[in-house]
Amino acid sequence: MSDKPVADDLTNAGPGWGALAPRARFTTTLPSMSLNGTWSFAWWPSRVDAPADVWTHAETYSSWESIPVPSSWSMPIHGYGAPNYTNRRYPFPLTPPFPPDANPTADHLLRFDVEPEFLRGARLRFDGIDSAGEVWFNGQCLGTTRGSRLPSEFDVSPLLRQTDNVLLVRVSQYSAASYLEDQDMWWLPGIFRDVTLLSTPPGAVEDVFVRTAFSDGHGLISVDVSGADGSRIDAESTIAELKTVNLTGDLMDIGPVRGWSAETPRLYELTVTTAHETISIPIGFRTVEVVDAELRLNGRPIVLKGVNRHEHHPDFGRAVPREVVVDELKLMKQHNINAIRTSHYPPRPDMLDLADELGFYVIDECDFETHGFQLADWRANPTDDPAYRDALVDRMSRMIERDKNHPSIIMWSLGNEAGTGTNIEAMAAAARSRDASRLIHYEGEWASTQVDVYSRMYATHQEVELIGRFEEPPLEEIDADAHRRTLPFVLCEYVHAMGNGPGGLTEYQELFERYPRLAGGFVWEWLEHGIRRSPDDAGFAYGGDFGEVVHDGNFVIDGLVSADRRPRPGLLDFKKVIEPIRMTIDDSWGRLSIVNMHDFVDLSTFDVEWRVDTIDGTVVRGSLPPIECPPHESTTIPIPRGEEMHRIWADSATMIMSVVTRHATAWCSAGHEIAWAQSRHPNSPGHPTPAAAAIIATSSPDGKLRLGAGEFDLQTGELVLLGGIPVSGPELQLWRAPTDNDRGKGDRRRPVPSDIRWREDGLDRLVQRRASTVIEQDRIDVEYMVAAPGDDREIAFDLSWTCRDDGRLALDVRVRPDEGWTGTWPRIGVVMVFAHEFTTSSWVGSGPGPKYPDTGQATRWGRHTLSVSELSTPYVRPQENGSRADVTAVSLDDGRRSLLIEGRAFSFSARHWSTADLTRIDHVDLLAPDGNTYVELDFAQHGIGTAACGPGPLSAYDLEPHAVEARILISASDIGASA
Ligand code: IPT
Repeated sequence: MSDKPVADDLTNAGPGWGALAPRARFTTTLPSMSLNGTWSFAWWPSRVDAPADVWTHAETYSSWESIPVPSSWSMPIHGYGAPNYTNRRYPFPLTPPFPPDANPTADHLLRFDVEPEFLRGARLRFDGIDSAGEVWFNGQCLGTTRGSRLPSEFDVSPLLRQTDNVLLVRVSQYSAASYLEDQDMWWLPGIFRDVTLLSTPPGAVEDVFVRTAFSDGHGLISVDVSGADGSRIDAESTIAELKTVNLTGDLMDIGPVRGWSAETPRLYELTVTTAHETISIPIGFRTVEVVDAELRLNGRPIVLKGVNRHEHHPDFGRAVPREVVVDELKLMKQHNINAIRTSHYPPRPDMLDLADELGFYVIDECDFETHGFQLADWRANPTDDPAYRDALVDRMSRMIERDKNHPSIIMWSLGNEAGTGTNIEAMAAAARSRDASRLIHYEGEWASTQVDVYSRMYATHQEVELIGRFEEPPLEEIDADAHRRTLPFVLCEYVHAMGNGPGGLTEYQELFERYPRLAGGFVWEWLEHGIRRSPDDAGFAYGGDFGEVVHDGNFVIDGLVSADRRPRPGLLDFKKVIEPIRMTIDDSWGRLSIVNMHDFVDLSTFDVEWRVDTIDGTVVRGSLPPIECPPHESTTIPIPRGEEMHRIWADSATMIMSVVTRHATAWCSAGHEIAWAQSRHPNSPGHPTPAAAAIIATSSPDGKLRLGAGEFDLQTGELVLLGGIPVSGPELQLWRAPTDNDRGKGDRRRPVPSDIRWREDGLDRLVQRRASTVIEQDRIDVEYMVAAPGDDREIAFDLSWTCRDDGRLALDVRVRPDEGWTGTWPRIGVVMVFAHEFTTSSWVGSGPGPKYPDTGQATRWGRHTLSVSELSTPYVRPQENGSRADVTAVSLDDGRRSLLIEGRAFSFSARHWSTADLTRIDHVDLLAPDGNTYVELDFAQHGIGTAACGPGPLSAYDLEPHAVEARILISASDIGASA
């Protein structure tokens, strides 16, 4: 340690200096003291503005401002500078190791007193400083921190006094180390994780490394305790007294234990007792290995149903409150998620305690990404630059040392998107030599020479299938190819959950379940990184909203949950797709087939409940007797035909079987549903085809023509009123407000993004020409020709209106594109615009959530009711959303009047803004009701896919231009009158 002020050299590519050797984080009876709280704070937009003499500046602290620690200072809630978002491209020139001059810098200062017990020896621990910290304590510089998402500990023993200690941390946003931290996220400087003072008297335990394994029902353990003075060291677990410590690698059999898995997160307590302290560490017994190119845990093949998890909060940035983390991990478990990749840095340390307890398989990823160098063909990539080697190996070691005792971690990941280079090899070697019990992961090197799993991102279904069959194209290097063929395969990122989607989940999951080599994947990503500009912000900011010159827009808004952790429809779909129990109800509702896809638990702790919805809306419920079915096995059981079931059978519409938890767990209450199946009654009536029209149109004195609930213009034959409400349309609508996936990259099959092709075809600006109107006694026929300006391809669009004898207005729609139309269309449907705000919708069809051809797995068929506003999914950047599918009847009402639209399996959406607004407006909070209700009825929709990053819709979900004929029935009623 230096005793003179030393300026931090931000151009030094090495690791920080002055910190103590990295070690595990554990609970001890020695005291500790949180230094979180309100600190004095001084901020400058660039480092050169900060006073050079740090310690002299410290004396002026009483005139500074204040900030909470932990915090991300540039978040609007704190207001120092502003957040900036980039994906790959660095926000500063690619000139390593130089940070830019415009380098926001802040001094954080805390004065504190301590209890005398700390005076026998103490350390300061910083769990995370983004990105470069210079630590000063009682007049001396203790060192620097690098590796934003990694801890640094400093010895303060010689300097600590009982009262009036002064801790000052100068933090700069950028340094040479920033070149290693080019993750796709906001750049958010600050002391964003806990700061703690730990009592470490002489003889205190330095570190504990617990290795465990599981074999034939037995637990194996070794405990390596370092740093204690050795006078008395006992290690004991809740299973056995561990007579020997410092076993260093030699695993000792301690007899029968229960293994740890994500499904059975059984933890035991290990205690290490010395003359000075008792340390307790939760331990789990599990062995991770690769056998026959399969990923196995405790001897059984497992499938990772994972998400990529970033740490972000819409108000606090990277300083996420603990309760938010607890709730989000529970939310993951409640949605059948069993794995987390800590993209792309080690998580806050307590997240791993929760992962051990709740049960997640974790890929712990190093704080390392240099993706922006790809834009320069990887020239000067730090991954291959010896100047960065020590820093990178240091990062890897610090992650492993901190996290090595967590049973949840099954793989160490070297980082993300950092290309290839010798430093990758050095990191892998460091990991292997310290901990051979976990697998090594890195996606950036497709040849997989340094790793134990073949990992890729966004590979297409076809490619994944080839890999599943070991039929992937060989590598040129024979040895490397042979090695890679021994490895299991994971998609460390797939199905980019950005906006509406992701499509294609089901088909990926089918592959994972079909081919043993495929060990599953991790959805990109769990969470959207939206930022609230103020506490009452109704929307979320994304890249560019803070005036950034270089940014990547809304690419940071891509999650299964919103930034405030509200599930998007994709999360519900994912839950259904990865459900750990698959059930099928046979057509006569006599038998239930069950496949237990769990790897470790049988079905004895679950209940199976059934519910039958009858046509008249009655619900009848019951439950089945307990089911025996071991993991990976299947069974078929009779569905008892009780009296009740006999009684309702004929009137039944659907049956749903649900598997629910019998008991509350750490993450759910009793009765929580984990899997379900639905069957529609074989006799459930289809929709009646309207009989021939029987009612004669009557012309009124006001020049309108009445047919059922409709009034038509006498000249044009066009609908003007429906149920007394002014309406325009139906108009042909082929356009949809492009989803993030429509605007995506395109794919190999169709290299141009869908929305660009659709715009080139003019689908966003079709015009119609009324070609003919024929008004007869009992029908109105109007023919239109629809085309885009400047385009000679036409679509014939015919409407025929008749009226049934029950008073329902019948509309026959015919759409006939001419042969010039190729490619795909977003949808084929009609839109009607009512000059009226309907408030409620109630429908029979799939719901309650939206459904597109390749999404909506979570929906169930039946009767659903939602307010019109609830039909919209508030995606941060507005886009097509909220379409309800398989609908046979939908009613819209405002409490007084109601419109009923019936048909055969159409989709509908209803909104208070137009598709044009949905297309044009770029932030959801700017969408405003305009007094109308826009009702869209679709007879076909194009798939959603996941081309925002990855493949577009599978060809089965392409909507190619084709002719459509559809019939809908419309009736209006006055609810007020009938009530
Ligand atoms: C991939 C990144 O690893 C991830 O951080 C994120 O940026 C994601 O893309 C897109 O949201 S990299 C990409 C080249 C596939």
